[in-house]
Amino acid sequence: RVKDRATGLDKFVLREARGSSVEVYLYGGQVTFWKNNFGQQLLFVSNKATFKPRKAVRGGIQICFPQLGNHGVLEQHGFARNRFWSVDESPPPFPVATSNCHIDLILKSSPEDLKIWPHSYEFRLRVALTPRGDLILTSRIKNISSDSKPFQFTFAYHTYFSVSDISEVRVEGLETLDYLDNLQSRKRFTEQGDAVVFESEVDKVYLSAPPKVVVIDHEKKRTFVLRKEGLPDVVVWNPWDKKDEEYKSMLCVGAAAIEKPVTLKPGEEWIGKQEISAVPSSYSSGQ
Ligand code: TA6
Repeated sequence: RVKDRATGLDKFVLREARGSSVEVYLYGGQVTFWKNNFGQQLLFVSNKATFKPRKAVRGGIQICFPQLGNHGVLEQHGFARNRFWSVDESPPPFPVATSNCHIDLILKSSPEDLKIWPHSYEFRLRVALTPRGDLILTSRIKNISSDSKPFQFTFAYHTYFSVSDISEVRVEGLETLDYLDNLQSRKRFTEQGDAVVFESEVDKVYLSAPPKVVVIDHEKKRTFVLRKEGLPDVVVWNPWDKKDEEYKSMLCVGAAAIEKPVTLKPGEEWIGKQEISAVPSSYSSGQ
């Protein structure tokens, strides 16, 4: 655990023997830095990102809970990304495989948040780094209400990948799927292309996507492989903001549960996992 000199906020740094590393802030439970075994930062963080609680940090991997976007009564993308998480010293055993190099964080319903979202929950987040430098995020959300009421939430790992030039990037694995287009009042369409490419603003939620999606960055000769469990949908976003050149070097692609909110009865726990790796682009998406 270290205090970041520039931001003054507490963060954890995980390092694997072969050189990969990850930085995760208690603020937002947000991963802001991920370097693989070849020593490159693989996530995008905006030059203008402010690390000033309660503003969201623009970049890295934002935990969007209990609401994605502004479709609901809460602030944009829910409050989890704007809260201080704690270290979870003794998490219950993990039912899914992760890695020995990890940190466990927890966020619980606070009296203040119960006023805006009246549901008692425990949200456990494990951030894990594998020996070959893959990054695994596992979320476990439990309804700990003492009454008999279920609650519902939507969720996303809003993941900002660092890319060389958005015009040279394609996303494979989403072709032929239905999607909701946030730029067209969330209307439903079917993807027609053989890959998703970027020529203007894109803000879509692909529905019931397969467990693996790849982001191919031709110029950097790098492919991100995203694997997901428990999260049916995939968010794809690039703002294509002409006033600000930053959009060229970022692409958000993240595992999510949006179309059908998750329902949890008291005592029930939900698990959602996203694993990302970065491999040289000779890699074929069939592997
Ligand atoms: O997932 C895409 C999206 O919901 C967009 O509509 C866009 O607003 C983006 O997330 C970023 O939101 P933020 O609140 O972090 O600026």
